[in-house]
Amino acid sequence: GNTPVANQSTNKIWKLMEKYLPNTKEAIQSSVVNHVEYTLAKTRFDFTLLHCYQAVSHSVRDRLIEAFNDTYQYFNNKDVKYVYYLSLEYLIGRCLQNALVNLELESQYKEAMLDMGYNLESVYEQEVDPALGNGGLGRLAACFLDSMATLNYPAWGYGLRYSYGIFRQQIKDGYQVEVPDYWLDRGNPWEIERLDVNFQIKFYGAVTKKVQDGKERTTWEGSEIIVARAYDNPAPGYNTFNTINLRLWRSLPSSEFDFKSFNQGDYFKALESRQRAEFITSVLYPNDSTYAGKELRLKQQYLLVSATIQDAIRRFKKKRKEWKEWPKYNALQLNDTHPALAIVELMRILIDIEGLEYEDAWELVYNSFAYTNHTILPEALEKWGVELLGNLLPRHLEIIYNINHIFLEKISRKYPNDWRKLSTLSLVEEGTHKTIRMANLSIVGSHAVNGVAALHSQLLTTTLFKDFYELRPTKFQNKTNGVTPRRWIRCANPGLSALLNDVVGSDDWVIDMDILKNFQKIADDPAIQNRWMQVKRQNKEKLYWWVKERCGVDLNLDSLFDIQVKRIHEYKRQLMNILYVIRRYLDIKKTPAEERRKLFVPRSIMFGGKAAPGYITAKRIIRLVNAVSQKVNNDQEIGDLLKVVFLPNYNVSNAQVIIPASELSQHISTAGLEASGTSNMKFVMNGCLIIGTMDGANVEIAEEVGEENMFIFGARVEQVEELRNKMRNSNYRDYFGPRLTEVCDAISNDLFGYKYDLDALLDTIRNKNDYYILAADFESYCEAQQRVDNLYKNKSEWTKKSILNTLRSGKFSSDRTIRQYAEEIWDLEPCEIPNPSKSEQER
Ligand code: F58
Repeated sequence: GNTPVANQSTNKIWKLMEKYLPNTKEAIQSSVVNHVEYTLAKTRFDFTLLHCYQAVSHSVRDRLIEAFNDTYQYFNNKDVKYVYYLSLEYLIGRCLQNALVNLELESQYKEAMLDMGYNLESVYEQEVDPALGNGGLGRLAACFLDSMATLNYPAWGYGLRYSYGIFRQQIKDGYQVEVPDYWLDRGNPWEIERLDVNFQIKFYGAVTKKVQDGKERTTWEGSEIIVARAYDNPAPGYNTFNTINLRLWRSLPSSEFDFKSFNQGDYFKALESRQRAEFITSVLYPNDSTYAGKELRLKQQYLLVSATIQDAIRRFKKKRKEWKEWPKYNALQLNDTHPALAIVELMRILIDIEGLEYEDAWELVYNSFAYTNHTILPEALEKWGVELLGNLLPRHLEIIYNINHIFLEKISRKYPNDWRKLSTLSLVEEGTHKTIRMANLSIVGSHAVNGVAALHSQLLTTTLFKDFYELRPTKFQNKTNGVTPRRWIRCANPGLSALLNDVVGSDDWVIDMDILKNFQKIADDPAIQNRWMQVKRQNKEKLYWWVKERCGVDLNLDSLFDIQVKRIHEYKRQLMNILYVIRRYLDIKKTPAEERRKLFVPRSIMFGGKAAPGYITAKRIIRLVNAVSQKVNNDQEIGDLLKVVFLPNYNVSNAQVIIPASELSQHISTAGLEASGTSNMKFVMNGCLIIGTMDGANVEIAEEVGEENMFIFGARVEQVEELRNKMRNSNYRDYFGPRLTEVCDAISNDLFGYKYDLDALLDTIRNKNDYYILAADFESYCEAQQRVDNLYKNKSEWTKKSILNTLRSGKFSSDRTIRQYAEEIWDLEPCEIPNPSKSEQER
């Protein structure tokens, strides 16, 4: 009779959740302490700085989750269009400081922690750097998430939760050694494991056709079934309450997995196959420019694609929309061709499962997909062997053949008997080893295709995708890359941030970099110049200690910090840089001691970057840098006039120390080969001068900051082919200038040791026709370096140019890039959720 009756209709649980956590010092302290006691279960006897980091992160995570849940609930209520950003890679970097900065809580947390005896900066250093990407492409995806959140776009990032990120690089005896990066070792306070968001993924099996009601119905029965589980990673916007989601999939065995083996009593065999399922998202492939063609990689790609499409469809169906409205509510962006199977997966579901007509399905796919290309290097273009693809995903191969058939029929009607056109446009590359060209699939299945800098986009339409361009010129666009000023200035360079706040009179530049242009007159102001130099000096000190600790080298703080950090690749020409270092070394040695300081500016030349584990030439370049470093740094005669350092394990968190400390940065790829580059933009924002070729986004940087504020050199893209032709079949002695010859002779005469490795390295420019035209550009590079020395002698002139670089870098904010994607490709409107701190709630 008197049992109380539960009544859910009061909605009390949800009313209670409407309150937000307060952000007073006391509230922050109590939330941190709560996590120390209840989440970590720690007492004073074994409490370390790591535990402190974990407790602080959990406290910040609570605040992120409030914003995150509210954001998607609001999007859902407003019934907005979403963009889905699909990428196999995200190099998000550390989260704690970025979250605090974007939530505008950094100073509150700093004070609250200081009051409890902890320095927030040293807490930051406890975090691992999530490194689920290789290089520029993965970091671009992370910058885009930050801008999409900041600009209030209804967006989702989708990717894979690898257990092992890019390897950690150690240098042993001057060689690169790869160490596995098991980054989840100490847990990950930033992710939200969604035990209830799981999708089945099928592989292998067979396709069957049945006639049903006079219509042919195709079904695909996979023979291996696994599960993809969602892990959500909130990405907060700056100066907005909007917080968007990076959803990463993890592979797990399905509950039906290997049911047969279990029933047949083969317990261990059954467990083994369960482990194989977990292995799929185990490790990121560490190649940044060559395509490997491994089945496991294809499984990774399909897992991302299939889980994401299922998730998007589930969300769409909840709204009871009609299929024809799909493109009105969904835009899908392919970060290169790695997730291109999404096109085929959506087609498959629409025709095989949802029962749409082929043409209707195609219309929906075509109007929702868009594709970004990041390279024209032929060795990076994905081509899957048809046996491999047809075995793993038989129905998808069939659909690809269908798409190709219909497409080629249109082509042959338009260009009868043009066999060359047919074979270059075809999705299928014929030959002894038949392959599917994923770029062609991506172009045909998308309504928009873009390159990542003006020059690159133009090269796409005139070379790699020329025939596609002539077919449909309006499909091709440019979206010049950008980087987020939140992480790359506001977090990484607090000194510069404070200075810019004073110059502008507010921190508005953090969300509107273009306003910096209005303050160019300060570049001549001696007081500002002084402060500018002080900021740079402090950043150099920070790097000084970093280098001392990790490399054991004592840098001269008055020397010019000259830096090249990026993946090691022949086209990026780290080799040309180090050959010039040797040139400089030899020149210093030849100069009488008393004249040296007059002729040479003291320089600290730093290299950093990972080589793909199988890329022998790249590894030899690292060996050469270390050999030169050994020799030069220990040469008593040279002293602090020249130091050479290899900075180990270049990654996002190290970049945040390295870039703000740099004065000169090198972006010296062979013209036409670097699609854009994005670190060039980060360096410019941080007041660093560029020595570079007219390649990728350097061209646009020159347009913005002025060529007179950079050191441009080398062959232009139009000259490269002719230079190569000249060298073809000629002896290197005919095209090496005397300065380069002397350098190579020094190496071959064993001045630096490691003769076997280094001779093999030199052969890439001596006996292989010097494809990257290093020899042809060497003289002009040396001249540009001379201009660097001359300018550095005039501190005020150098500083003035440094200031102008920063103030004119506004175009390279990823906010500009994302606005262009939203307006010109996605047709997406911003949707800002009401900020509780601005309305009723006191935060
Ligand atoms: C880079 N590509 C471009 N690929 O090289 C660079 O110029 C550009 O600025 C950047 O993309 C962003 O657009 C790149 O990083 C990869 O790392 C791929 C990883 C997967 C295998 C193929 C290369």
